[in-house]
Amino acid sequence: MKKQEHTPISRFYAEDPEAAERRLLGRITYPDRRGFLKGAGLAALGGLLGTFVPYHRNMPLGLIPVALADSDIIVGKDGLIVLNDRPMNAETPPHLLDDEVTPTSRHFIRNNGIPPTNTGAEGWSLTIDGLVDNPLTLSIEDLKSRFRVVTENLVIECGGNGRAGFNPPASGNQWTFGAVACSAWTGVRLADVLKAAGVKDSVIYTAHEGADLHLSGQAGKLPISRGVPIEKAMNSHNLIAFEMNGEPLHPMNGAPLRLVVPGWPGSCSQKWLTRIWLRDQVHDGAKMTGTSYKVPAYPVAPGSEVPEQDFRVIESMPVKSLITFPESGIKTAERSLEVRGHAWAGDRKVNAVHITHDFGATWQKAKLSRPANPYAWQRWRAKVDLPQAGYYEIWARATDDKGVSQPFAIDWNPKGYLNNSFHRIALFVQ
Ligand SMILES: Nc1nc2c(c(=O)[nH]1)N[C@H]1C(S)=C(S)[C@@H](COP(=O)(O)O)O[C@H]1N2
Ligand SMILES: [Mo]
Repeated sequence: MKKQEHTPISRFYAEDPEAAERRLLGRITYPDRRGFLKGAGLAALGGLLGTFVPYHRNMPLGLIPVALADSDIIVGKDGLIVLNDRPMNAETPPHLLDDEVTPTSRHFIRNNGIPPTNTGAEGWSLTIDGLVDNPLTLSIEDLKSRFRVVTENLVIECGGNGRAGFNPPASGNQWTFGAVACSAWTGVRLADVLKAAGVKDSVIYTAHEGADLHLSGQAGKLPISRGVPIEKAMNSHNLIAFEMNGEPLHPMNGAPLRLVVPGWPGSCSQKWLTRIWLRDQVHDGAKMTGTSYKVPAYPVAPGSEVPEQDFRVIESMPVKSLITFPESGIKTAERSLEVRGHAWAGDRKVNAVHITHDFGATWQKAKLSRPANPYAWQRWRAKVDLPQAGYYEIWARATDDKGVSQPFAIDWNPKGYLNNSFHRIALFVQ
């Protein structure tokens, strides 16, 4: 793999050595200069270097080990598979998504451009303008003091998650299963902020802007700027978020401020958010036009050419599930084992999850939990009894509250969106 151009470790240290060290090593004693690395921090350093550091007590705080200075490690991320490093795109293997609330270190990264270098909260401002009664310019402190602050577990899934399964292949990042996460997001409700600005009757769509740069580096050219119909924007579960999992946002996940518009393609959840502009037409920003985040309005045969005017903007994401335990491919001596995962369904709820261990001949109903809040994923678990040693597959199939299930086959479309076919794992019983 190519080296990252922005050498994140050194950059993070240069910007905020305390935060960098905390993310990398879990050392929280800075600026107390006697804060020796111990316990988890020492183990983290050892893990990164692959060995113990005998003279670790002599290492000044903020010292970047030369061996790591220009490595490919994404600070604060753990176990992600990098699909592309310019722009950075990295997904999480399903077995690392087993937690009910996805840790920040395991939240996938989908960047379309070059993230801003200054991601501090101080001085950040968000503008709400366009067709509003009172345009607003708000600091993050203003958001916190003027609006109710809430925390919700919300699923973000990239519209292209599962693209790797398409045949003929679709161009773009070859996501397998892990461009999805459900972290705990803290922020203010988008609807409250829009109401404070006063939405004019003529508004039909939002337009979102962020501080990242187009890959060309051209000033003023946005890598992505999407929007949603005003009815969706007013849903009370959309957040303007400044924390994930109780901490400031990770720089790759949009620090210091982002939208979280759960249930719709992740691209609606603008990172590094600087502006929300209300419009009386469908927004025509970057990745809103052409065939981006669109699918044909009717089923098409795999590989077919579809005229551009027959594409429709993707709205709610379809029902889907993941098997997060056990890890695919494990060998086990157990004949009776717990299988578990999560299920989610865009704007809908999941009503049932079924699993099969005999390639779909028989299905058993899993135990399904209610979501922590609307738009959180739902935990499911089942006990599977396997009759003898050998190779098995476990497949999972979720059904939403309108009776729609995940399909076995992929509903092919030219850009490779919305693959919600079954997740399958391999099991070798010894
Ligand atoms: N400013 C900005 N916002 C963005 C993007 C981006 O490239 N720039 N990518 C979008 C896409 S396509 C997705 S799937 C989600 C991914 O969020 P994450 O990187 O925090 O997982 O962010 C969205 N918001
Ligand atoms: Mo995405």
